[in-house]
Amino acid sequence: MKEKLLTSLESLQIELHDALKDVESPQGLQEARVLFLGKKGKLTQILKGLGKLDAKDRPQVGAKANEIKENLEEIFDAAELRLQAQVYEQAIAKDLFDISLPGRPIVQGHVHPLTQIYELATQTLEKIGFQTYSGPEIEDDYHNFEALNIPEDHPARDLQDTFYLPGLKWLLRTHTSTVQIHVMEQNEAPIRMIAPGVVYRADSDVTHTPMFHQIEGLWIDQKTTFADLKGVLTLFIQEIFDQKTQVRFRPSYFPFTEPSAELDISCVFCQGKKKNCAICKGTGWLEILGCGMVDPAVFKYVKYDEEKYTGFAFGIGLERLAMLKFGINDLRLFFENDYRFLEQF
Ligand code: 2NM
Repeated sequence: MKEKLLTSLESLQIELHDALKDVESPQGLQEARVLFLGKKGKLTQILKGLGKLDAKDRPQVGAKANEIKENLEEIFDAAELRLQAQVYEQAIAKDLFDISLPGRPIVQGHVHPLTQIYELATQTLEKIGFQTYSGPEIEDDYHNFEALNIPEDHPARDLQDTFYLPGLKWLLRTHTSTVQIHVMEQNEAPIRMIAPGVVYRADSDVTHTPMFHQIEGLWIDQKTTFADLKGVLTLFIQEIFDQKTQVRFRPSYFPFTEPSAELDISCVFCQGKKKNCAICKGTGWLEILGCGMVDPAVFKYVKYDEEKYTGFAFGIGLERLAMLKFGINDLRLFFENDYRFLEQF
């Protein structure tokens, strides 16, 4: 009895192969499925014999039945794929599909223009030898102001410009120079670092958002000079914009650098050729970043030997850099996340 059941289970597979040879339509396949696996199908018929078996033989025959059932299902699935392919081939042969139509485009996302500039600027500076660091967005007065030689009565400390947390002990950093202070506190010179990241100022109009992005850089070594500053920043600008971009350094003032300068670049839109250029206002120059030689007062705060070391530092706004690089005319576009804007980059 047991042997007979096992043999008829085995032969089901061969029977199915034979039966499927002549099946050429999905309907035929469905009929075969009912015939073999249906409620009153061949497999069920065989399994009816299971009840008459000795109890000790039932597990073995049951296991075999499950194995065969799975095999049959696999055979059906393979046959279905084969038939489906045939259906398509026939449709193509009868010209039911126009295979010359272009495919449907895959909708791809875009890297945000600010992220693109962030990556381009950090990668360019890393090639020059700077290491990227990050730090907290919530800082204390010491790291944001005092250690940067920004005096108690400096306008930048004003409650109106800085977001203070309740209690006035903590604040949202107004620049990423705070990260330079942390790095100098924890590392000896020489230092070549950049700190890209988000900063906050209580300022909101057409050209200012309360949250924006910066990269600040710092290079400290023995005998580092203003010539090094000019060389590094000129290289950086010409990598970001164009090798032909001209630069000029204008004297300026920052509490944390002496001397300080603004770096202007030749107008990326008119190259100084248009008297009525809306971007450079006919001056031929665009203000792009602030820089200078680190003030020895800053070295005192971080306990660097100001007789032994000199260094330069710089700060760039990434929104402005992206606007000039991509020709974007409205700062607010960066933060509205309108897909019609984003998909242009
Ligand atoms: C700027 C302009 C000039 C600057 C200075 C420092 C530090 F920490 F070394 F003192 N970090 N960044 C700096 C110097 C930033 O932004 C317009």
